[in-house]
Amino acid sequence: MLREALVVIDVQNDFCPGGALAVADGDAILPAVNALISRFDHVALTQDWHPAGHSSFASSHAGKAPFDSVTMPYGEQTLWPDHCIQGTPGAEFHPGLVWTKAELVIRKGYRTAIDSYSAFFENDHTTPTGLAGYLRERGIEAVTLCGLATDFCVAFSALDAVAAGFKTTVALDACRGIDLGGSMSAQLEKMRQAGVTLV
Ligand code: VGL
Ligand code: ZN
Repeated sequence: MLREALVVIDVQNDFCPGGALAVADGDAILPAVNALISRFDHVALTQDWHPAGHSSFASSHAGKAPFDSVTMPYGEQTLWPDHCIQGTPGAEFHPGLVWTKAELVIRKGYRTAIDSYSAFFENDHTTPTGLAGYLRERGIEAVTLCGLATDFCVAFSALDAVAAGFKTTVALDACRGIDLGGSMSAQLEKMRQAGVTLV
């Protein structure tokens, strides 16, 4: 039997209704996410964890507004409202997330100059977070992903997981997306093409 892990992406206050970068209905996934957590033997969480003044914040770029984009040394970067600032309530896991069972929390986006959507790599697609090594060292061969947001952090994580050789599934009923300029359908198609199982 394949050894499997669940990776729960960014179920944090700022991505839920009332938060700084609220995903529509983000908190509606909690029952489905918690049901997955109870089913899996191995659970890891990610936590978007930015220093104040992070380069992915529109407020760090004169004349730019949230959801504009800029060219960074590592490529195109969408700009966001200030969100998930280290140590703030917005960066905490949603109070309805039953996270106590998690074996690992991967924090990402903690370096000012570079964003990190994926649980596996920063947005330069070369700096690893260490998650692939952790999973491999523990003998995990298959990962299921859920969380927020489907078309950003979940999709980037799923594409990196499948590229790293993990059998990869995304549990769509336990995800919600931002859908910026058609990003939802584009990312779903990209995941399908890459061999990610969408359920
Ligand atoms: C995310 C935008 C900025 C996400 C994180 O979790 O999908 N999106 N930071
Ligand atoms: Zn972020």
